[in-house]
Amino acid sequence: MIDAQKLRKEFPILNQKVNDEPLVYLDNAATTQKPEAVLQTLTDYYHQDNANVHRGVHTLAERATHAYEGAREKVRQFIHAKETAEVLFTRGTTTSLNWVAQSFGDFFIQEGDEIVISYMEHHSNIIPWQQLAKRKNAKLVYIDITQAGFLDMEDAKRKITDKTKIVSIAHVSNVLGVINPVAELAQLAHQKGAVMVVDGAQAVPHMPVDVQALDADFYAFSGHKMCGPTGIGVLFGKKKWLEVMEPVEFGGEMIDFVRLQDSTWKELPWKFEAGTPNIAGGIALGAAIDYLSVLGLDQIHAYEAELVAYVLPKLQAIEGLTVFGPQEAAKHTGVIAFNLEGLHPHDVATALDMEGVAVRAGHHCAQPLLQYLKVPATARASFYFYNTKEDADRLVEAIYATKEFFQHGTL
Ligand code: C6P
Repeated sequence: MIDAQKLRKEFPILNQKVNDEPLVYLDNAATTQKPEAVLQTLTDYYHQDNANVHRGVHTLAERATHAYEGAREKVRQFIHAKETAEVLFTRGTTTSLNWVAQSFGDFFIQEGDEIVISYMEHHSNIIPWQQLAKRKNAKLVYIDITQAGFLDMEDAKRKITDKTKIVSIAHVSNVLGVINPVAELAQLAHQKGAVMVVDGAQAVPHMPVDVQALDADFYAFSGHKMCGPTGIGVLFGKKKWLEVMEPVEFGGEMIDFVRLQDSTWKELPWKFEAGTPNIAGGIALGAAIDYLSVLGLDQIHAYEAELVAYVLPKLQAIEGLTVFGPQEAAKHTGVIAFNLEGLHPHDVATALDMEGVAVRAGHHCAQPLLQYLKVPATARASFYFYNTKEDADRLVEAIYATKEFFQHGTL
């Protein structure tokens, strides 16, 4: 069982006042806070082990390499990849998806081919495909969303055709808070000879993920959304693809032999990792994985479901408040986008901040989705395992106070 009250003590940043109120941090979909164990790992690394990896034979270099490659093994176990050769360190989900679009895309996509995404994708899972489609004269096709806020699987069956070469879908939406059936989509893609790319930025931090069970060809996620530092992320790729793909970046670390006119690459996974990597970030991501693994991803998932079951009906009961995505708590993750009638979401978020409650407002890097929903922006509260029912109550109270403020001018 998750004991959020106890766990919060391990997150020093949560223990502060904002605008004279105790902080309620509900912007976890943007980035999560870091526990002492992760912060300590970063400090220890720079205090004791800092050296470049893969190059030196001295003790510090060996320690750094051992810890960095150890973190890769932790990632492998965490997402159930077959081999560490399939685990590439990147800067984050955005870089991971760009690598797939550039490397796999340039190699396999031809004129007239189709790339299938959905209306609920983050810009990082749209723009790399738009650019690829432009380079190759290919077509970008969007799967619809149902009235109830789910990916329209009937439409997916219509749109994934013999022309489809890539299907790329978010495992969990960063706005609608739905979990998409990526295993089923992978099956549809594979039946048509296409590959399945999964944007796992909002899934890996919150639920168990098994890339083999999903049969994903590529799976991307970010360290900073799962208690790790910024600037480190992962691209999982099936070895059969990574082996035939060309690296996207070239330089030190990734080469086997350099001649005057051409060069050869190191074996996987290093052939993709040019230059000095984010060593401290990788090691600290390993520490974050240790931390989450002790809690248990199934426990985290169950606890967040309990929080959503608690807060969603309270939000839905507020007059003039619209929740986006599924209305049933059991179908909604801890990402809850909402609007208050007559108020701009930025005003709502600013007013909530005055009450110490941190939420995000805007288009959440999902402009096509907001156009589809016909709203310019939304507010969004997003929960993690260190949030409590008291946090949920503070959100609800702050929303009532916001309504009061904008109606009568007092908080
Ligand atoms: N979403 C949010 O507030 P990076 O920035 O590379 O770590 O992650 C990009 C990304 C990709 N896919 C999804 C589904 C995401 O939610 C994000 C990041 C943040 O919703 C920042 S825009």
